[in-house]
Amino acid sequence: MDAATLPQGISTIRLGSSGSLPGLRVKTAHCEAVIALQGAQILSFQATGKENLLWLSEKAVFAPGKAIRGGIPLCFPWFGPHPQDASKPAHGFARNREWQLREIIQQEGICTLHFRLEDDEQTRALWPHAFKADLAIALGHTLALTLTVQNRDDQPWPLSFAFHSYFPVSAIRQVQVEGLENTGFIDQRSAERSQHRQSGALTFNGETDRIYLQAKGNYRLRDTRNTGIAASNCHSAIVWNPWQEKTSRLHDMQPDAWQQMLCVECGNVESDALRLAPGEMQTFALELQGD
Ligand code: TA6
Repeated sequence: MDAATLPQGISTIRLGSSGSLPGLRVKTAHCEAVIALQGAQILSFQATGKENLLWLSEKAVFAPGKAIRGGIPLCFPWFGPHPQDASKPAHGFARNREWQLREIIQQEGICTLHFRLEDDEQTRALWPHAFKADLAIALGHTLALTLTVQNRDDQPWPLSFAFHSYFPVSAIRQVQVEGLENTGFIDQRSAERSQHRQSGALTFNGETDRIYLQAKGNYRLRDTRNTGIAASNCHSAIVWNPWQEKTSRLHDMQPDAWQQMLCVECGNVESDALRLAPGEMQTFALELQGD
């Protein structure tokens, strides 16, 4: 699709101080949103009369091939460091590549934008597999993402991924995450990646980097404004706050920004990771709603 064919309420914008990345601004009767074509990454979603559902770093970098700190980056086709080659980009390459905007459907007050990423020489140099990834972003009273992935290879391939959602919070020490009770998790902060089980709601009093496995898929971020998180076919939940010391080492975050953000990510990672057979298609969904 090109700018000339964009429906009413949708405009092309340039992102970053030097306008180095293309994006879209979407205004509907129910919400406003900003999406970067790089990564098909939604950066901002505000339902009419409500606060922004997503957090975006004030120091986010908008440069081709560089991860944007905030919104919902898609970690694909691997989560975290590459399993065999640490020189490859963390969290895969999908968030660093421009996706093709294929279609925009406006129906019953919901505007759905369809993006696609397929393998090419660049992706195959990083991950030697043929694939098609379609991401539908539905903007209405809620924000819904649907990722459909197909193995277009003649061999099975492994897949781990996550919707790496960044949420704004009033003050991280006041926040609770419900829905993870009694779920096992890996503590990524520990060198031995120790295993634990969540007792009660998750609260925050230090750096937190936890991978919950066989998680339920429905979570609530309790704060001055609550956020409902509903995921389907996503069996892992990753919860991350870098806290003060790690934030001081992140060039794309204000030093005190850790106090007002939290990542609750939904996907399939570690022992929840998948293996798609040739031709196999899998669909994963996430719906977010602010009170
Ligand atoms: O949120 C889980 C995590 O893997 C953390 O360990 C941290 O690295 C975070 O992702 C951010 O990763 P990024 O590559 O976007 O800086």
